[in-house]
Amino acid sequence: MRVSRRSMLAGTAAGVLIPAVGAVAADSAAAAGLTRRITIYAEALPGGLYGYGLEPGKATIPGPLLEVYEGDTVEIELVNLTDQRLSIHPHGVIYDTASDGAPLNASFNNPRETRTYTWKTRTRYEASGGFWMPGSAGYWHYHDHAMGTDHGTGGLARGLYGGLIVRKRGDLLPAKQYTVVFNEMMINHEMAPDTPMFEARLGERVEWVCVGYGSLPHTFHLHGHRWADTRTGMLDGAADNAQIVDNKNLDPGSSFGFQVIAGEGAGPGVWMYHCHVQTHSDGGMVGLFLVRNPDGSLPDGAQDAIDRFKQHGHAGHDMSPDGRTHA
Ligand SMILES: [Cu+2]
Repeated sequence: MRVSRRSMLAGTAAGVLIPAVGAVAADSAAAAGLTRRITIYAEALPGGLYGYGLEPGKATIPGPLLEVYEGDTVEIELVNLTDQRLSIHPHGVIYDTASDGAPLNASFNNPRETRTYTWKTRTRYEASGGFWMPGSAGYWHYHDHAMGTDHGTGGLARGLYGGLIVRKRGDLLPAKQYTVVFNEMMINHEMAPDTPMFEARLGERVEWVCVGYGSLPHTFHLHGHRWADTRTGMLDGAADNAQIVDNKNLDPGSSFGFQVIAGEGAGPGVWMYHCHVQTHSDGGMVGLFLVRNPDGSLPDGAQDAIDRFKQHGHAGHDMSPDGRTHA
C-alpha cells in the first residue's frame, strides 16, 4: 500500500491520502476511480474524550485528515474499541443508507463492534437535458452521528470528528496542512493558549481545512493572509474576479478550505487565526500561525509574541509549557 509523503508527518495536522487497495504501480493520483480501503479505530482518550485514529492507541482530536481524489471509492472499516455506540458520517461524498452513520438507518457500531462504511465520489457530469451536476471535490469533514444522541451530539462534544478532502486531479498539493475545528468555545478541543500553533517557513504553500460544529455561530479569520472565496482558495487565472476574503462563516456543519503561501505579501512573523465573534475570541478561540524565516529561524519579535500569547487570559486554563507546536 502506498501512503503519501504527507501522511508520514506525525500529529493531528497531517493528511493521509488513503492508500489504494493492492499494489498500484504508478502514482495513485494519476489513476481514476480507485477503491481505497482504510481502517479507522475509535477509542477513548483521557478526560472523557474520544478520538479516531489510523492505529490503535493513536487516536487524535481532530481525527486523521483524509484525502481522496474525485472518482475514488473509500471503504472504511471502523473498529469501535469503546463501550459506546458510535459511527462515522461523512459530508460531501455519496453513500447509501447503510453507510449513513445514523441510528435512523441502523447505521452505527455497537460497543466493540467493527463495521464497514462505503463512501463514493464522482467527477461532475452532464445529466439529461444538458444540466451539469456537481462533482464531489471540496473541503469536507466526517464525524460521529450516534454517540449520546441520534445526532452524535455526545461524540461531537467529545472529539469524534475530522477533516476530509476530495481533490480534483491536477489540484496543487500543499507542503503543510492544518485542520481547524471550531466546536462550541474550543479550537480542536482546546482553548488559548493551548490551541494549536501551526508552523511554516516563508513561501511554503499551506492548506487550511476549517470545520464548524456545536451550537454556536463562528467566523474564521486569519491575520496577514487573504484567499479567493473559491473551491481551492485560489484564482483560476488573471481574469478570475472571484471575491477575496480573509474571514468566513464557520457555522455548525459547514466547512471550507483554502491554500495560501505562508507570509506572502506580509512577511514572516506570528499571525493569529481566531473566531471573529468577539466574545469567542476573548474567550479563548484563538491560535497562532508561525511563519518562520526561509532558513527556519524565528523572525524578529516572534518569541515575544508567542510569550504574550501564552498569557492569553481566561479563567481556569493553565499555560501550555511546550507551546503546543503542530507542524
Ligand atoms: Cu466563535
